[in-house]
Parts: sequence; structure tokens; C-alpha cells
Amino acid sequence: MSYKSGFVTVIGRPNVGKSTLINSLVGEKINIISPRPQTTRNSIKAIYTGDEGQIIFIDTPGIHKARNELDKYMLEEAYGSLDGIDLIIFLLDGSTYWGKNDQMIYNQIKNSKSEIIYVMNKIDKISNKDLIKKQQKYSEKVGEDVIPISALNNKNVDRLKKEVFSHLPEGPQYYPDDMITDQIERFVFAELIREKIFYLTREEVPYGVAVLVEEVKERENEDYYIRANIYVEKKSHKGIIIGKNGKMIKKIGKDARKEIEDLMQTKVYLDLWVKILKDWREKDNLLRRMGYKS
Ligand SMILES: Nc1nc2c(ncn2[C@@H]2O[C@H](COP(=O)(O)OP(=O)(O)OP(=O)(O)O)[C@@H](O)[C@H]2O)c(=O)[nH]1
Ligand SMILES: [Mg+2]
Repeated sequence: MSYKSGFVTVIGRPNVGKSTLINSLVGEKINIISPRPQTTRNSIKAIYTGDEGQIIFIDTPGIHKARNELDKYMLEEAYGSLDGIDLIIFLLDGSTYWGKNDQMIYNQIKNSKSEIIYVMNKIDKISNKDLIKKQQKYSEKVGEDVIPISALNNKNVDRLKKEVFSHLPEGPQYYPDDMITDQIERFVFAELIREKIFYLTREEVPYGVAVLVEEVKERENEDYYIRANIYVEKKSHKGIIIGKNGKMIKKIGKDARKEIEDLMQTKVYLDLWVKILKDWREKDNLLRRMGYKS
């Protein structure tokens, strides 16, 4: 059997399940997920290596209307991930409707040089009857077959992987067997902390948060010491993140620590600090410092 490989960008509007799908395809939690739109901010590579070959999936921020400088960066990251790749997966949400963001993305990609696979996610949320209707509707919109899946329940995900391989060329193994992402540890830790904030806080608060891991130390007693700063835009947000008697920051720390411990297979001491950086989402120099600008 020939070895195939290639780069596959997963694109779609916010919250359709791009990050969930990639984690499911790769079989590891690489990308953070949340019930809120605009969770993912960077384009992130997640690598599947098998006997058939290697697929490098690129997770992207959901395409939406930009309202600030951070949004603009997210859009650049998403659209920039369409260049020089082998295949596009356009992910649609089977439990909602074809919206204007779907149309906007479709207009952008339809004349692309890369091949496109159309996929409809979240079919666990709809009846079989609605599934067939929705599949037809989406097929009419894009003029191609649409593959129904549930990324959450792993339904049809293997079939999708086979489909992806069928579009990829013969090629080399780009990354070593044990490499599952191109991101450094510090970024992964920071993202897991940000994920917990997306789950535990509301309204504008999670959107105005950036996390930077400042120090990682392996200590003599063989645990990990990780110090991270949580940046917020406003004083009132700092109060919310800390919570009454520090309750919220303790919960964020506890949830994030558990996941980092699972990942690192060792005990972790997580030292979290909350700092105010006024309106950082609007300022070029601060965006750069947060890693949201090249
Ligand atoms: N019921 C159901 N929920 C799903 C499925 N896939 C993802 N979700 C949920 O949809 C929400 C959004 O998932 P994400 O993977 O963060 O979506 P995304 O497209 O990466 O979102 P952004 O990064 O904000 O663009 C989460 O609450 C997921 O648990 C699915 O197949 N079925
Ligand atoms: Mg995402």
C-alpha cells in the first residue's frame, strides 16, 4: 500500500464543531472546545499518523464579522490557512441552518485550487427525517455530496478519515510518529486555562481574556510548577475571574490543573495571576505580546 500524506484545513463558522472534529479525527485532545462561539483564536496543526499515511489537520478560528483587532487577526488566521494545502473540509452545522457566514465562506473557497469535502456535523441533535432534508438542502447549496457526521459521538468520523485519504496524494511522513501538534507545551497549557474560563464565565468576560504561561519548572519532588498570567481588559472582569473569596480562580485552577496533569502524567502546581491590560484587543503591541499578531 502506498503512503499518503497532506495538509487539510477545517473551516467553518464559529461553534460548528471544528475543534471537536479534529480532536476526534486525531484521537487526542489538542484543540480547546467550548459551547461559546469564537473559542479558537489561532490556526493550530493536529497530526494524525497511521499505517495509511499522515494527515496534518489545521484547526481555524470560526469565520465571523470582525469587530475588533483580535477578530481581524482570527480571520486572517482562518483565511490564511487556505493557502498551500491539499484539501479543505468545509464544516456545516446540521442542527442549524445555512447562514450568511456559511455563504461567505463558500464564496471564498468555491474557486479555490484545493479540493473540498463538505461535511455536516451534529447529526446526533436531529431526527433521521430532518437529517435527510438538511443533507439535501446543503447539497443543493454547494452542488456536491455532503457527509453527515457527529464529531461528538464519533459517528462517521472514520468514514470521513477514509474520504480524506482518498483525496490526498502519495507523500512523505512530514512529522515524527509521536508528534500530535505543532504547538509548544506553554501554548497548550495556556489554552487549557482559557478553555476553563470559556466554560465558567459569561458574556464579554471570556472574550476579553488572554492567557500567557510565564514559567514552567520541573521541581525536585518531580512535579511541575506552572505560572500563568490571565489578562483581562477591565477591572470589573478581574473581580469576576477572581470571584468571591477567590472561588472562581480556584475553580479555574482546579479544572485546568486536572487536564494538564492528565496530559503530562505528573502532578502539577498551577500558579495563576490575574492582570489588567486595558483594551488589549484593540492594541497592536498588546496583541503581539499575547501571540495574536505576527
Ligand atoms: N451535539 C453535538 N455537539 C457538538 C458536536 N460537535 C461539537 N459539538 C459542540 O459544539 C460546541 C462547539 O464546539 P467546538 O469544537 O468548540 O466548535 P468550533 O467550530 O471549533 O468553534 P470555534 O472555535 O468557536 O469556531 C461545543 O459545545 C461542542 O461540544 C456534535 O457532533 N454534536
Ligand atoms: Mg474551535
